[in-house]
Order: sequence, then structure tokens, then C-alpha cells
Amino acid sequence: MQKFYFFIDWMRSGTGPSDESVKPGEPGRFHDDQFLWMRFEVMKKFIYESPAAEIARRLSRANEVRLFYDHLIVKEPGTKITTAWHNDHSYWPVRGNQVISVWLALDYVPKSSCVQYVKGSHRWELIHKLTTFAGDTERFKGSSTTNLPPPPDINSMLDKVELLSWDLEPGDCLVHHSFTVHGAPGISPTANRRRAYATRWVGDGVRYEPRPGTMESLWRTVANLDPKLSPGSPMDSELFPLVPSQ
Ligand SMILES: O=C(O)CCC(=O)C(=O)O
Repeated sequence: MQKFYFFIDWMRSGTGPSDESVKPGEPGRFHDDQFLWMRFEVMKKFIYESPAAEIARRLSRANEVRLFYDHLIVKEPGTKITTAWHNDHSYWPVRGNQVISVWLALDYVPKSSCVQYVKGSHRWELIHKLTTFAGDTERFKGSSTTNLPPPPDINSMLDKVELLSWDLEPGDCLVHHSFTVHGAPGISPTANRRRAYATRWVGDGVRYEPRPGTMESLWRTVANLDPKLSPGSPMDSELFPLVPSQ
């Protein structure tokens, strides 16, 4: 585990399809990076040797799962911006129900810093307009996703929905369906850093569906990562390796 922490601190400069959500001059830092397993042996080892694949396979009731991608998410103390309400499915070039994330806490995460999930919202099966983690729509302006409904304004529905979040120890994980609406608060200046390693998994029933604006175009243009799949085909690509259960 120590080695894993070291890598995470060291690689925060991000060489993949990484993002900085806090604008210059704003407090804190909210950084994320993707496809780390392709660059760092320690992440690859986690993918193939941890129980994450089996957790995803069982919970999505799939026969087998592929790693869709891995994602490091780091929020520093004093970060005011919240993670905007969204579901993941809207961003992803996939069709199907067996799409699961395992969000692994690498630090102690008090409930006040934890991701918040809208209970039952996976049943809404919403495909919404895209924003950045910080809720910025500018980057996606011009894509045909502008015809979609906006992400749900959960803050105005708090009397109608139930939010779920927890106190987590390092090593605890949360598992969410790709249609589950979620967001996260900022981090108080006195709280500790919140590092999470999320792995995203697809089951054998999932098909490639590169809807306009979804992340495959970012992956291709920023990081030269191309699954070389045609729309409607199974997710059978070197980019999305099959991971046998442990
Ligand atoms: O960690 C966060 O702040 C957001 C996490 C998230 O949106 C996700 O893992 O899908």
C-alpha cells in the first residue's frame, strides 16, 4: 500500500487524459487522471490482482468483466468547488446495464468529504448534457449534447430525494451504477486530502456506443487512445482488457 501511495503522489502531474478542475487563483486543487494502469505497474497489479473485478462482475451480474478505465481523483484540503451532480453513463461511449464503478478510498474520508449518491437514481436512466467535474459547460459547447436535458439540479430536490454517503477508512470502496446520479462536496481547509482510485468496469452485455461528446473523443485526441471499435460492437479492445476474477 505504501508503494501505491508513493506512486499516486509522484504522478500527480498527470500524463494521461488528466484534468485540473480548480481555476488558477481559486483555493485548493481538484485533479484527476485516467488510464493509469497502462503507465504504472502498481495500478496494473491492482487491476489484475485485487478483488475489484470480481466485485464488479458479481454486482453487475455479468459472466465476465472488462476494465473500462481507471481513474485517480484527488481533492486537496481547501478545495471549494464541489463535484457537480451528474451520472457517468452520459459521458461514456457505452450501451447496456452492466456498467459499474468501484470508488476506492485511499485516505480516511469523513462523510463531510464523501461522494453523495442519489438513492434509486440509476432507475432514471438519464442521458444528460455534459459538464466538467466542476460543472463547467464551456468545454462541451457546440457538441450535439446541447440538445440533451441538463444534469439534474439535485440541490433543488433535496426534499424529494435521499442522499447516501459514508465515513470511509482507506481501503473501503463504494460501488455505483453508471446511471446513479452523484456529486461531492468541497473539502474543508482543516480536513485531510481526499484521494480515490476509481476503476470502471463493463460486463459482457455492454456494447460500444460513441455518442457525440462522450469521452472516447477526448481519449483519442488528448492521449491517442483509440479502442478501434465500431458502434454496436462488444467492448472487445486492448484498451478495455478482460480481467479474470480473483
Ligand atoms: O470523487 C469525486 O469527487 C467524484 C467521483 C465521481 O464522479 C466518480 O467516481 O464517478
